[in-house]
Amino acid sequence: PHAVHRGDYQPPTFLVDAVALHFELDPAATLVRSRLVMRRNPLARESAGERAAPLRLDGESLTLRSLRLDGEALTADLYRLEPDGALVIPEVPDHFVLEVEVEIAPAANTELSGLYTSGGNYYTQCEAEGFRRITFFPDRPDVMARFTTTIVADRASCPILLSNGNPTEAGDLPGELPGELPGELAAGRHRAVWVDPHPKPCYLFALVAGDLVAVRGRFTTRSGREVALAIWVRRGDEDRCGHAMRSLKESMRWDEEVFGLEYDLDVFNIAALSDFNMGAMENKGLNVFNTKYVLARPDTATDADYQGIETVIAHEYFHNWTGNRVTCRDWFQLSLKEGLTVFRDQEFSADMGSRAVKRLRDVRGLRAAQFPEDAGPMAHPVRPDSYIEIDNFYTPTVYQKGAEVVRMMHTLIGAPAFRKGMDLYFERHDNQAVTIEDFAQAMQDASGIDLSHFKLWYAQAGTPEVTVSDSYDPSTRRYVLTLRQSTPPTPGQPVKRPMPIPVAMGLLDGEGRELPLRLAGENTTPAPGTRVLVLEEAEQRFEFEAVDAPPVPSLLRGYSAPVKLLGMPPERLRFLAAHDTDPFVRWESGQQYATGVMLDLVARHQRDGEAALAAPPDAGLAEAMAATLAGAAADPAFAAEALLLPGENFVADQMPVADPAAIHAVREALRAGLAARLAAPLRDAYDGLADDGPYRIDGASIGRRALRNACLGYLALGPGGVALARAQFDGGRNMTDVLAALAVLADTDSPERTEALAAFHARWRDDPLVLDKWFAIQAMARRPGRAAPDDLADIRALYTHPDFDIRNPNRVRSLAGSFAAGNPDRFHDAGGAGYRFLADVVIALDPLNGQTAARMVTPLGAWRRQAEPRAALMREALARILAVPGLSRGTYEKVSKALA
Ligand code: BAL
Ligand code: ZN
Repeated sequence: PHAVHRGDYQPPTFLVDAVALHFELDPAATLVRSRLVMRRNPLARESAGERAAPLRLDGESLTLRSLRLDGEALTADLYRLEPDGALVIPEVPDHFVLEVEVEIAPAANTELSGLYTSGGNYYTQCEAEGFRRITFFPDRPDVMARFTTTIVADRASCPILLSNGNPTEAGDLPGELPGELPGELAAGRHRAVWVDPHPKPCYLFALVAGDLVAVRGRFTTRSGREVALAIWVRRGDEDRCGHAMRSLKESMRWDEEVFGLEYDLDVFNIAALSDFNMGAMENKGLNVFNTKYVLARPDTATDADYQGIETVIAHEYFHNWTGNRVTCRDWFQLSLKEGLTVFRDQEFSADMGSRAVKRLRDVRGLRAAQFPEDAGPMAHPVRPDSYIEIDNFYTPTVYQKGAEVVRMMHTLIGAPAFRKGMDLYFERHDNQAVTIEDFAQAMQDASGIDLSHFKLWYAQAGTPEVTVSDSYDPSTRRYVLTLRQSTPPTPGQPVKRPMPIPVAMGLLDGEGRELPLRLAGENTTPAPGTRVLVLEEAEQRFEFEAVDAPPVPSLLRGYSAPVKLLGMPPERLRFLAAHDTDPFVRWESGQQYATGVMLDLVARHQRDGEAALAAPPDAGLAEAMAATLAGAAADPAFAAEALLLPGENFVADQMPVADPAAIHAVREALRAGLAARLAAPLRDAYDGLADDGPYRIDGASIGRRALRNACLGYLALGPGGVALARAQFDGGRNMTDVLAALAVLADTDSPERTEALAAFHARWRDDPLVLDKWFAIQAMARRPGRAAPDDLADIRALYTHPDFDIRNPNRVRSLAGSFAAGNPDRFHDAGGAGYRFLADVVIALDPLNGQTAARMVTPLGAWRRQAEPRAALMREALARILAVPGLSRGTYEKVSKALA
């Protein structure tokens, strides 16, 4: 497989002004007729004297039935099919109409890319390069065309026929539609026609057909346009769509209020299915969703599920402007739409609930997924320079770090200028396919702030490290803060340049009060509160005047830049955790302090073995936790977050060479120690939060449940803990509480564990989304005192369970994904059984669904962070995958880069 390079971009040779698609749906043999109105692109480069370039249309797994150019059938000598599936017609005029008929087999499509069937219904997924599996087309985002889609299908099995844009006509009698010949429609078939007035790239095409029911809503835009909303699901799921519909309406309103962006079609359809490679897809006017991000009822979905639905519904809706109206010139620009749209959905969710808790959760997510990527073999800039398989670049770097880069721009230029920049971006680029440069230019022009240096954030991979040192001179009342930055080397980028890093900061006095701030040379009255320093050089001194007391610096407030902050001594972290006015720094300092305690214990455990764990927990940590519990009533959601110790993977990432077994032992010992020390306040908090009212999905209720379940996590380790969890499980008040109790029981070796897992399975065996949770809980379970081979054998047995289905990505993720990411001690079993299991899953899945298989490879790529024998065993698992003949391009890319 060969790599595609960003620098090789050429404008398309041909443009498509309009495309009419006609589908005759059949699971084994669907006919797709297309009529493309095309012309040579005047901007395409053709060297002088050279013959006009041939027409090349992408195609994959298509059976060509017929081909007509300007009405004339093309004989076989006038075109050719390339080995990669593309169709080449050497001689075409400057303007022409091409009519193509192909046959495809949706029911045989296990890749879930292109047109496929799921549960007897038809769905499409075209981003990034799935449209070429539907028909021949210039499958690249900078070819934007107007689409008309006719769908013909069996009325009984496929009563619902959906595509992009607005519905225009429907009928079920032969010759009913204008221009249609009598007899064209076979008996029992019907059809619908959809017209999308907005030009779009083919990756935004969608078709959904089948036996679906709608939950309907209405939305009136601020200019008075009436929009018919519908969420299409399988019969029986109608009572699980209320939260998604509410979230959709809130998203539509928010985008009008915050960004002035209004919806632009008469209908907005969402279709949900359970076989889906991604979370959801923003196809114009017809979003297609993984059921995981649509369906929720209090007894089936957790609070996290509800929040995920709100976020993803918003994300896909927001793409209507950031992605669809203005799209990407090429796939290297993916973060143009994804980073920006994640930033928008984060801001939306922050406005809907607790901004502080949303922020720290997003940061935790960034560190859990993006930091390891930035430190591993697949490290790439937010705007990558090359790829073998673009599907591999739908990454935390492009999405989450991309959102952080947009957030830093927002911080640097300020909210009003950012809004002006967005307005300017749409004014300049509506209906265009553009680049990240174009976005940054709009922000620069709107704000008058030079962003040329800042754009390095798009080009350099790796997580910058910022080191702090400071000094205070009471005689001059001067405080000097020195910040240094460096970014580690990443594949292909051995040397990094300093980048502008916005550091939102404040200074606190010994009582935790904000000190007034004035930098030397400024002519202003010192003002207390947060200000933003910009660290642009490798090292910079910031000198503050008129500082009355030795201050404690509070840095990176709100996590103003995606960097690692080093050099904060433990006593300052404790102080900030207790006193800072910024909730992010309070949480962060507590987590950093706990991380230091854990790293220290890991080092002692490596030296002294189990004896290192016998001591009582660090007093500072215990006091901080006690203080958190004592003040929890003020903000239960925040307290729940602060009570959680940093995860095992996070701690491992702070070590030059990880030690998964020691980290697990240390974390569990610390949890048990804290549980014993804080048993009474934990139990008081748990009992005090008991909630007998109806289930509510507001921020306050979610926060109370989160805190109560955080307490349960500790209480379960003490006397009576199993019974407490069992009672909560049996109480069965809602899925959040049931699942929290089940997770606790799954980590025990008790009859209650067996009984609860069996009861859960019996109740939910026919409910795929809930059954996914059953698989995930067991995949992440780690029972104390149990031998690793026994735990691993149980997890492996789930793979042959009758309810396991390797063709369903959700199920694969719930077993293999949860295991590799959520059970570090067992995944990194020193005998290598965890690695072998993951490799077996990848090898079995790759021929069916290369995209999902490639995603599963990631945890094996981190072998450089492990000591022997683990590193060698991980490489062995990778090498075994690489040796499989006919590996998909995506899996090949992930594995070969991991071994390079
Ligand atoms: N565009 C792929 C799914 C998403 O990011 O919305
Ligand atoms: Zn997106």
